[in-house]
Amino acid sequence: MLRILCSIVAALSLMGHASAATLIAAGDSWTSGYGGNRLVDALAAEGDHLSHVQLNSSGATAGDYIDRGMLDVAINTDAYAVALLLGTNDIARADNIPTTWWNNYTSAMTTILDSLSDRQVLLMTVAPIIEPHVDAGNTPLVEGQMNPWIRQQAAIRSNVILFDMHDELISQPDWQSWMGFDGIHLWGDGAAGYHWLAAEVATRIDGILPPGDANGDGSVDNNDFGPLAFNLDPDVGGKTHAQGDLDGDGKIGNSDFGIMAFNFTRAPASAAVPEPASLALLGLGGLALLRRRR
Ligand SMILES: [Ca+2]
Ligand SMILES: [Ca+2]
Repeated sequence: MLRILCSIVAALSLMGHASAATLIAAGDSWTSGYGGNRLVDALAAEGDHLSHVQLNSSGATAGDYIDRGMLDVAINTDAYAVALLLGTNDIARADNIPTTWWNNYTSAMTTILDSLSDRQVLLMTVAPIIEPHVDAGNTPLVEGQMNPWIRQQAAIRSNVILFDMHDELISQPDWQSWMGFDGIHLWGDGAAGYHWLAAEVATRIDGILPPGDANGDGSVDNNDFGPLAFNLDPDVGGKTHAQGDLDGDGKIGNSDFGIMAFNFTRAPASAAVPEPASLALLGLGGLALLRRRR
């Protein structure tokens, strides 16, 4: 019975288009060339639904984001939730960021944030730079102007949630071993830093999605129930949010089913009425699960 139900729901879920959460990496090598790509790889290992829009290649300046048309990519993403890495750490080696560069940076990033005002945004501060890679006379843990500005943007925008990655990172016991030999990237110690970052980002993105939204498209429907039904097994751990572990205990059972059933067809922007056929399927799924547990 459960197997048949899962087949039906899996077929239904293929019929819909799901817009997953998107990571937009806007910056130099840290965010695009290394941080973005490595973070996306690590997030894939975590099982989170996250596509990747890379706004820049290594070495370009902040103003290039707009000049090269990369901003259009950010604006045109149809993702419900967006994680933004606005780093560009190389410039922060200096005590004072050059005024022209800073103006370009804040202008480009403001435009990006404005364009995402109708999405849920997870905004991250940038990682520290460690000795001896900071310029002479600078402090060992450089924050410069960038992180205060990012924190302020999160504070004044109601759709933006801050992930203070800088402060969270330096509160980890082994964080310095996670830093690469260049003092910027988190590729040290088997890329442990990127894997830590991926788990943190995945958890936070899950937290800003509507309850029950397993695939991260902003609504709770058959596209979410399909994976949950397919992976349903209260005795097997290691399951991800995208697979249907909605309460975060690592397993997929009655609690997750309840969260999905309670929020089914709820979308933040509309007052959708549950489809009778879909509710009937949910009811059967719950019945099957109850029988399985006996
Ligand atoms: Ca969904
Ligand atoms: Ca669970």
